[in-house]
Amino acid sequence: MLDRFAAFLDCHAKVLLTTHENPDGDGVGAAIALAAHLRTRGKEARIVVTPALPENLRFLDPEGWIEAYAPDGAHQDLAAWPDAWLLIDASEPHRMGALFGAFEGTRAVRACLDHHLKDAPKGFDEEFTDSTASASTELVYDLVRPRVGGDLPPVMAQALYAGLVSDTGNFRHSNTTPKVHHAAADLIAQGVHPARTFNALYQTATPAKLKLFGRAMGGLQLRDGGRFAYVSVTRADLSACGATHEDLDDLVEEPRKLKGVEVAALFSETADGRAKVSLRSRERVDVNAVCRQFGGGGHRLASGAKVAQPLDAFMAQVEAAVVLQMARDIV
Ligand SMILES: [Mn+2]
Repeated sequence: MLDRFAAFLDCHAKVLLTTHENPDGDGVGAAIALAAHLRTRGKEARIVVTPALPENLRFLDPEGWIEAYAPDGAHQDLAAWPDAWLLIDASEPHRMGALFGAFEGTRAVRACLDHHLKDAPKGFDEEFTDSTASASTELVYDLVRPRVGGDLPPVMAQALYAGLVSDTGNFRHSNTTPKVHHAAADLIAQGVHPARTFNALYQTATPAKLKLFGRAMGGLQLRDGGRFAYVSVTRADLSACGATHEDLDDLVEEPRKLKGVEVAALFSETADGRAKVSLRSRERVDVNAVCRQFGGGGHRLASGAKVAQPLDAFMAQVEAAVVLQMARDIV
């Protein structure tokens, strides 16, 4: 797959790199590392994200390469710019959010690079997917490492390491493989600082975020004898705490800490009033199967879905589906 991906990159001079909306450390890290690689090979590479680069990922972009999508401003003609448009860390075009319209209108070759579990991607001319990879940054690492003689440029090494940290939960989740540790060791040997990376990525809470966590945990719910635990956050909760949707990041990890929990959920209202769920499974329950019933997906142990429904009704449906899935998967 990577040889095919390398050949694909070789064919194009102007490559637009995008990731799913609300970009995470893996998508951003993979985009920056790939942009650095393409630029050293004499190609033009741009990275456009939507809605913006999260505050805690700014340290990955010291040169200011990342552009926040401005459809009515700088990016009116974005669709006309690239020869190739690559979606990173997702394999469904609609996950690009606001960028989707421009993606549909482009005459560039459209491709995706992803490690999520999916049916065959639709809506792309080329697809590069490997669900055995722990992270999109692992795929980019595998691409660039043998092709760069000597040490990687510091920006690239830092971006790759941060992506591996992001998607493995700092090397704690079930996708933490020997291969990921080898890659991380190589990047540390090249000068990446693990503690600085961890601090920059994670130790960035605001008082508003911690207040929101407290408010959400105050409403902790347990079902099915404590095997399913969830919290929920409405837009009113966010404004009561002065918090933003970015502050919901990692909240789902809190109910997952409970002894005896098999599945943890965070329910929330999106900015446009839809209902969203993030599901995390400890080990046995396939939460990807649950999220697919609601048009979402992700990984077997970490998945999500969004629907145009009131939050309460959605919570009841997801709860029923989780309980059924637990009955199936826990024997
Ligand atoms: Mn990823």
